[in-house]
Amino acid sequence: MSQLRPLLSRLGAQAVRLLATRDILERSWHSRSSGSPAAFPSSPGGGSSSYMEAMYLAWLANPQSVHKGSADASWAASMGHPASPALSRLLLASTRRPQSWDSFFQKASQEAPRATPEGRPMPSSPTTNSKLVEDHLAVQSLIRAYQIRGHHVAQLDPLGILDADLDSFVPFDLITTMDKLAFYDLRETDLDKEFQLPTTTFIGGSESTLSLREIIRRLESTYCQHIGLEFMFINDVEQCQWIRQKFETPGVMQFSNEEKRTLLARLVRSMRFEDFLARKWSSEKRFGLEGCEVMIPALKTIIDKSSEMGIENIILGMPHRGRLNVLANVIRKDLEQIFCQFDPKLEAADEGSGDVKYHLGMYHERINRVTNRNITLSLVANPSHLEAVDPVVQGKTKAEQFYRGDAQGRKVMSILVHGDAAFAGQGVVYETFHLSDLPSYTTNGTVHVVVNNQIGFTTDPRMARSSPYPTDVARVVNAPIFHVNADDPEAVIYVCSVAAEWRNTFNKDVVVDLVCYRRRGHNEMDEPMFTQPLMYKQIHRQVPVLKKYADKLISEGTVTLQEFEEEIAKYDRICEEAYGRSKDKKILHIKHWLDSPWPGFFTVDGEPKSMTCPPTGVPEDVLTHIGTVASSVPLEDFKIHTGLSRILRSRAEMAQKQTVDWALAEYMAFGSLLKEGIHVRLSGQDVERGTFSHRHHVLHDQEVDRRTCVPMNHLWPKQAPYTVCNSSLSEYGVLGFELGYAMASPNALVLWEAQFGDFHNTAQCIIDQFISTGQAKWVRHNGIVLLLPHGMEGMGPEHSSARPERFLQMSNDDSDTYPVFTEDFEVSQLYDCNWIVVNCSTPASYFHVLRRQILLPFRKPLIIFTPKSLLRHPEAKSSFDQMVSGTSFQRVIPEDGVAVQAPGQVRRLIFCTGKVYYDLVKERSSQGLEGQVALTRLEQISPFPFDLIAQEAERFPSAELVWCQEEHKNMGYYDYISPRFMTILGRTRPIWYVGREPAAAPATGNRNAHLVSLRKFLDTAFDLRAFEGKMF
Ligand SMILES: Cc1ncc(C[n+]2csc(CCOP(=O)(O)OP(=O)(O)O)c2C)c(N)n1
Ligand SMILES: [Mg+2]
Repeated sequence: MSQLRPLLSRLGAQAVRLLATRDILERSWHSRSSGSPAAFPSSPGGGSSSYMEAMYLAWLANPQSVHKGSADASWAASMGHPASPALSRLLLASTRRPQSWDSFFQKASQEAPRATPEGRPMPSSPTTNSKLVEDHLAVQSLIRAYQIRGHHVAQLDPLGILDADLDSFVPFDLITTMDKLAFYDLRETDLDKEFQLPTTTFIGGSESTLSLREIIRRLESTYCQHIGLEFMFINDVEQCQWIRQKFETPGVMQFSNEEKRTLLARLVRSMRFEDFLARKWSSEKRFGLEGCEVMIPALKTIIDKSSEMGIENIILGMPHRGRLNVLANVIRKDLEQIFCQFDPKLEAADEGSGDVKYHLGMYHERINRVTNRNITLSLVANPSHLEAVDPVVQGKTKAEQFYRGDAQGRKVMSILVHGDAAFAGQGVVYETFHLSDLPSYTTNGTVHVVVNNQIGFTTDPRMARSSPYPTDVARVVNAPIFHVNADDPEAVIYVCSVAAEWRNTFNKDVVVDLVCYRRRGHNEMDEPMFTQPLMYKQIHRQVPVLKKYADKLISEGTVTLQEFEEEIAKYDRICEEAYGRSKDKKILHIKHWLDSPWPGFFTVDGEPKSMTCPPTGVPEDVLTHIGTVASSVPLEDFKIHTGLSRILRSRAEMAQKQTVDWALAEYMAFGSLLKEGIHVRLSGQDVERGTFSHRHHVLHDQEVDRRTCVPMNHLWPKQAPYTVCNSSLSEYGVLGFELGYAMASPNALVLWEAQFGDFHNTAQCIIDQFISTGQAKWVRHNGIVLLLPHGMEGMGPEHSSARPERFLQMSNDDSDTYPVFTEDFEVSQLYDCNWIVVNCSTPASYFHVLRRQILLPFRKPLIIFTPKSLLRHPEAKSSFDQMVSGTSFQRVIPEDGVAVQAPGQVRRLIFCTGKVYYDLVKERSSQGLEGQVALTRLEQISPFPFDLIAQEAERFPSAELVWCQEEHKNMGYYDYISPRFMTILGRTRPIWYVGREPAAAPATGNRNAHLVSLRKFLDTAFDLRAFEGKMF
């Protein structure tokens, strides 16, 4: 033993050097590389080495240097090796199998009889042992190098001209040529030496030792062929081991003849579908899949495999490329329904403006032919805006999981398909990844498939991204990334099957990167040779994958040429017959393309069951009960903050006096809906407490870490669940998510609150492309509610305006048409609009509009500009009387004060909306003008309450009409209300503007300037001569 020490301390330095080199290499994951690895001819193993001894020596030098994993696998084999006497003593002393080398050697050392003082000399020389240990460590490093960096030299590009990682650098620790062995201090003569394999590799299969030559050959075939694996950045050892086992185990990628024939048949469908469209409509845009036909069998494999593991519902999101093919061959939309869309004379049967064929969604329940189980597939409709659908799909998936009680995602999952340029370039991809592991947003893993055709429109990836791969964004959530050459269908299928298994084993995201090419231009009309001449010369030479694979199967005897040709003819016939039928279709029913049907909510024709809305008030005892719970702590021994106790006490007092402030009104609205079985979900930044510290829907025990209580979930024994969740700091991702959540069912109130209304503009795409236009494009209703804190309160250019003008500009009610006031005008007007925009001035108003959202017989997005200072304004309170049964939302709150007693005396009628009302009331009172100036509030701005505004104007016939707003003239509501007033008034009376002057920024950054401008417009509002002699 004593003689071993000096040797090992010497050896230790070398071992440490090797290990250190390995660590440095691991950290340099992003080095870009490629190249063709040299071939290592396989030969039977040569000499044998004592791995056990080497491990022991290394352990003596540094216990950390031997791996911690189980030593069981190599134990039996090691026992056959000759060991030094010192080691033999240890081995004999050890009666049990080792759990890890470290614990094993520790135990063995304790149990071993001490060596005699004189000791017996080691049979092997220090130099031999040193080399032995060094070589084993080197081989371990080498294995690890392949696991980490093998993908850099994998042959991923079917064109053979590009580097998938954008770099031709070849990592110097991969043995692509013989001279690389020197990096590890190994020589060619070591190639036939046998090495014990560490537990961190599975290349040995049932063998625990392999020759170095075979080790390199197997590593190369796992990591450097048509599959490139990126996973070693994952922190979880079990997950790394799982992946290593799936890919390294010899013989894992073997397919039965049946599987090969299925794969071929799927490729036939994929390819012949595109061919068929190209033949029939050669000059039509369809964003064909040519060059990545393998995506169809890829998706089908993920679906089959997931179905096999119990998944019953899959929600898909994808962009333009290959979408028609997916509809036809994955979702199984009737072919004639797809083909008839190419007919320009096709008329739409549904209202709305419709959308292009490669944006429409679809929902289909069917039997999965491989597993014989039921499966529901839906493809979510999406706009052109790339990747915008990602969070929407996640939200819908989450909701479907929620309604099924599938908290673990065992029944419902999502698949997202991406383009390479969009995946790398669009920030919402990152925002969506960051939702993937948050408790209230996780969908328990998504399988991402990237159609990496190595181009985005006309832009080369070198100009489109700074990361080696387009998929690097997925690394932020430790998702494994499987790159695969799309011209190797079997490799693709294997990778997809592992990806599905990964998702269903670990409930985490995974990425399949299909490295492919784009046979044509960006669309079928585009000339790619303008910009990518050399790439396209190669593409023109490229043999289609179907031919390559068919040739392979024919040559190996799996199918005959005749069978292959029959398969093609069969599918071509299916297409031709469907084409024949499609010509009879004259009408397009967009309703047949719904991605989220709501069974039972509409009539069978998809119409609302009525055009009425019941009163939105609730019985007094319900309000009282909610008031009690909202001001209490339903859990025993739960210590809340003293400040919060005060808040709850004041809530209790309010409830006793039968009044509510904003927060309590919201409680009443949510609580009463929950009682009626309506699920409520409120999401956004800091919504649990409320940005303005007014809500407090989640109570935190001040003494027990992470002990919380949501009183809203303690209201009634059989109430629906309430979810309130602070979101990640994302607007685009989270609003998209909630929109998707709201898509799944009409029987839920889903609200997204912006921290301040200003910030909604980073989610503008969701607002423009989905919320404002969704129904018109996709006949899909959505009742999402946006709460947008808004108000000019001297807080500066931001934190002030939710930009009401933008929402109003996108409202589709006609400013110039005086509507017919039918009995159901109030509700039918809501039905006809694209969204509802309100600015409530009282808590009761807010309460009613939230409840109306659910009591309406259809769903419309609701935009609410919510208050900040009004949350605590002593006047901004409502009484139970305004909320009890029989009461309803008032679209307009008319003047009901002194002015009403003598309407003929009223000289000015000021219309306004929201918070400015309180400033106007105060000013009117301070000037004593109650009899001369009437104030009328618009609670609902859009659709415009033509009927009620007309009534108000008539009530005060001799009054001057004024629109007063606190926003600047080119903002706020003026541009929206002005032409509508003109329509009502027939241009006989003007509507004068009072408010802040036009400006570029929504608010001043100077508090004094803010107050001055407030003073100025209040003065004008009550200056009864302000408009004297002015023309309109
Ligand atoms: C947000 C957004 N910006 C720009 C476009 C215009 N556009 C449509 S497809 C495309 C290229 C997409 O490239 P990639 O993601 O690689 O998909 P591919 O077309 O190559 O399949 C671009 C820039 C768009 N649709 N959406
Ligand atoms: Mg692309």
